[in-house]
Amino acid sequence: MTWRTIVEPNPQPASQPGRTKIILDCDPGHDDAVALLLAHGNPAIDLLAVTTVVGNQTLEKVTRNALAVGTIAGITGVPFAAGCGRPLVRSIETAPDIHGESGMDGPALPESTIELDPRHAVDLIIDTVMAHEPGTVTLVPTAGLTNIALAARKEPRIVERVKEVVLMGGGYHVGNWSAVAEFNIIIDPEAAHIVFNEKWPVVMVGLDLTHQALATPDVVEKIAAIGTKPAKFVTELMDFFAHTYKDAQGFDFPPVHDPCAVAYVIDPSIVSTRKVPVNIELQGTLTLGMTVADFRAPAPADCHTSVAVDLDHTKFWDLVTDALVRIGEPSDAVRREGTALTAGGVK
Ligand code: PIR
Ligand code: CA
Repeated sequence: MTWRTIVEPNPQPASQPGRTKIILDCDPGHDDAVALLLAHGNPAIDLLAVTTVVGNQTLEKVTRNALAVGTIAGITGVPFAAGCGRPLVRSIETAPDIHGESGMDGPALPESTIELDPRHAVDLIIDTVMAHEPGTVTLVPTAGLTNIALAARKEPRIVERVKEVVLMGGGYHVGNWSAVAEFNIIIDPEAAHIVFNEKWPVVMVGLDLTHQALATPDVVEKIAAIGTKPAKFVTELMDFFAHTYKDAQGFDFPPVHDPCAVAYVIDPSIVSTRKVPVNIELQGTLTLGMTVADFRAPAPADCHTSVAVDLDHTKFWDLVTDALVRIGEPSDAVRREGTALTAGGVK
């Protein structure tokens, strides 16, 4: 038998029935980049828009990074728009110790071939939700919640129309920016308070879950073996992320937070959840930005929040590698003896 490298391109028409429509609101960010690649490469996701918000770095930097990732992935026909450049109330806090000065240090970034949508992200979010059938659009925020909170305030009708908000943020047992608060929540706790208190379904994919999504060496090896440009880009991201996560937070392997929210949308069986009330601490001197989850049973009948608990590590990383295999153009593939790539994962 002759070994061949098979990488199928994945042309995706603008809108297909049966796929879950999402808006990704992000601050790339190493793990945001993987979330975007997963959303683009997975056939069950219809990526309607990508919006950016200040977070891991300034708005200008994270927007540039988002466009660069879109360019590497060959994303076309999806609007990208920049949103809020500072939180609602607090001053800007970024995370250069983890994500570097550019917000996505490590790989070389290409010049973007994607033109930024002229709309403000808040308007793009509103326009997109209002343009689709009620109950069909899922918001996937993987950054501070400034844009989402403002969108809910500017056009309150989106709250009823959105199917659910599946966000990376918070944690019911751990923090990463204080003892009890996670970065995406604490950088704009007032915005988080708005988002968690609107009556749309909120799934909190927090640190309890994402600290299970470690980019272990076997995972990185599998991604490297794909051999395409987007896959190589991810291995370079993971290499930088591993070093900063080791130095700044003492992790042996870096947790790749943001794609966990996308994975939940693709296949909820990968992430187990519990329905519990969650609210955001805005007063505490030690606990500002804590996502306070009430695990006392039974949850109230009108409880609209749930928290992610357990991750199926294997299924999660299979989804990511599968998406990367699909994104790769055949011409990108490094043809190697003994490596066969299929959309079912790396064999
Ligand atoms: C990750 C992030 C910020 C700070 C640290 N220490 C680690 C970013 C990630 O992009 C993710 O969305 C979330 N914020 C995890 O806290
Ligand atoms: Ca992020």
